[in-house]
Amino acid sequence: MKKELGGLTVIVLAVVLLALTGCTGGGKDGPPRKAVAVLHSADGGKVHGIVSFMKDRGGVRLIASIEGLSPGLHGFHIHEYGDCSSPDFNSAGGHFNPMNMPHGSPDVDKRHAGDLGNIEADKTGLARYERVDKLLTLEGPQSIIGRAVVVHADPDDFTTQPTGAAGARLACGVIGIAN
Ligand SMILES: [Cu+2]
Ligand SMILES: [Zn+2]
Repeated sequence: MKKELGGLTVIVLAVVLLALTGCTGGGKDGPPRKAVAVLHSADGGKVHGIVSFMKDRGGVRLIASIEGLSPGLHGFHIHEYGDCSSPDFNSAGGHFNPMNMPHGSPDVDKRHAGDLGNIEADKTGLARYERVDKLLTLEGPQSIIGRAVVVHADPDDFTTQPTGAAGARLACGVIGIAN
């Protein structure tokens, strides 16, 4: 009887250890160094694209390529919730703002962490964007992983609170850990 209990204890411990090591997120490599968001439109819209995030000495390097846009500027933000399920993408909540700051330009210190400014589409509808952002992080309580990237119909004016008056949400993608 004692032996059987001992064997059971070993099995239980092994299962617990497996569960623990399987739940550390970064696995054997530690905290995530890369993340990705794949953006899609709702209801047959044609805006789509990909945003990649890489840990960088200056913060996080973000590279975006979005297509299907109207030419010109479009507000570009990280929103609070990684939920792109509602057709208007309001399920993604407001701008990601862990420091409780006002909305602003990406080039000022007092801004939502999620304020990435505007992307500019050329006449073919393609927008490319690259930025190293010192407010973004892929780890800890202010990590952007599990949040959402949203592209808007209108330009972000950097002053209207708390949205930048960027209008409708055209495309949305959840930020996940990348390889
Ligand atoms: Cu937004
Ligand atoms: Zn904002």
